[in-house]
Amino acid sequence: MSTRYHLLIVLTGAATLFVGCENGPSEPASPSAVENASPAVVTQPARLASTRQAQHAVTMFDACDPETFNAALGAGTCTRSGGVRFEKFLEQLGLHHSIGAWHFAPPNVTMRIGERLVATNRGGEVHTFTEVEEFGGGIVPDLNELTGLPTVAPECTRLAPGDFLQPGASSSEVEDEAGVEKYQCCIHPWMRAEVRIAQK
Ligand SMILES: [Cu+2]
Repeated sequence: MSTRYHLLIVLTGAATLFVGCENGPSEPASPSAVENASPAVVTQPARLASTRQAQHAVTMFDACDPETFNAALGAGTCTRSGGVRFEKFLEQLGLHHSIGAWHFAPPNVTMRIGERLVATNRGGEVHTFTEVEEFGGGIVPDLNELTGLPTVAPECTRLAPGDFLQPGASSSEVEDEAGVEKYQCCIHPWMRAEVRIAQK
């Protein structure tokens, strides 16, 4: 048995005891609770294997200025510090149909079937990382207009609550089909990434 594997058993045991403690001092972890943890220990090597799976990261950035964004759109809209003032944001968007500080990086990813794509929001606003058949407008008509994208991507009209990624949140999926997949933010539809997935 490797040291690493042994360490996992110790950690899993500790976690079980911790859960037991959360139930209150009147319910100490019973021997049966520890026994029940055994199957989880057996599956640990499989989980270890999955963490070795190749991952490709896309990071979502913005540069919202909390003072002006929160004043215009509501408290809590922007949680970073400093950045582009809201009126400047709208002006730039109207001029250029996009604003570079709001972007997915990298915009192009090449990966293989079975590998994992992880998108993480490192901005100060909520974003989505939504797979679309064709890039299009999002769910905010004013931003669609300024971006020159009047046709809303249908996928953006079918978002679930979990699709809205708060600052710091990630979404992740294992790509299981070869080809090119398009991802966009359904709030800021100029935020885009193209992912090329090759056969294994
Ligand atoms: Cu966005």
